[in-house]
Amino acid sequence: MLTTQAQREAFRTDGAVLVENCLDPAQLARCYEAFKWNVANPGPYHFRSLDGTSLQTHIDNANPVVKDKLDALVATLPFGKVFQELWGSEHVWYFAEEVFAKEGGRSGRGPWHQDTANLPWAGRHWGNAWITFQAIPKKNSLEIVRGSHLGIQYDGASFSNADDPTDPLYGDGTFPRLPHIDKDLAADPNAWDVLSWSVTPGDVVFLHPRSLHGGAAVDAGCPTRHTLVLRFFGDDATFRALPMSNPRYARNGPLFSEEMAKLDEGQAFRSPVFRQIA
Ligand SMILES: O=C(O)CCC(=O)C(=O)O
Repeated sequence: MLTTQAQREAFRTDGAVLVENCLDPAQLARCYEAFKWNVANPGPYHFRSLDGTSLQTHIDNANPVVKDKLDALVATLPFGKVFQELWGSEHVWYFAEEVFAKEGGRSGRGPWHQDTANLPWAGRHWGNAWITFQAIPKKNSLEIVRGSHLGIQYDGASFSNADDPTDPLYGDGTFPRLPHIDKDLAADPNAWDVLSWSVTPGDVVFLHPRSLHGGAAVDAGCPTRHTLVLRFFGDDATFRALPMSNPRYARNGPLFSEEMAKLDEGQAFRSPVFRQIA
């Protein structure tokens, strides 16, 4: 086994777990190569709405130009086996990558969000492998509200309003608006049960993407964070249509939308476009 019983239980109940030394130096180097290429060659889903604000972060998603290379890379990494264990799924498919680059020690915390507000995903078997290439102290790391993958599905964060991280993606009443977690925590550090870990290169944080999560700020002591997120799904993954009120996300979400248009509500999340890795 690549994971312990305690790690499997933590993933299922908390929605996130740290696996130390998950990637060896050669695997990590291939991931960093992919990250650097991706940042140097932004794709059509490069997200720029926070550019020029205090939250400026390079965020890009599912770059189609590099899809074949990343599909091949993922097959050389241990994530098929890790997710089989964490989920208890027989099969594992690779969805796509997302990159986050915070540089210059000035980027504030990324808005708290659930990926399932932006993408048409439901079911237990979803997972993000959060791979960071610098040593990151706990206070600058990824933060997750423990157990929130089993709780309320909130509206998304628009990621377009640096002054209000709860600014909604839809705002049409389908989902409740995001709570202002940072404000709540400033008033009472115990208001939310937040999980995070210091990481060293080779460690991977696995999180269920329905968890409320967000990247903490970088600062003078930790000025740079380069993160490659690889996203996966397994047997219990279904298509769940998104609200129609935001044209960019309507029903199918912005990624692989032609493939998503072929799926019915509640249907198993399967498409030949996603490479099976286990
Ligand atoms: O690394 C970050 O800042 C955010 C990560 C994230 O949103 C994700 O892994 O889905």
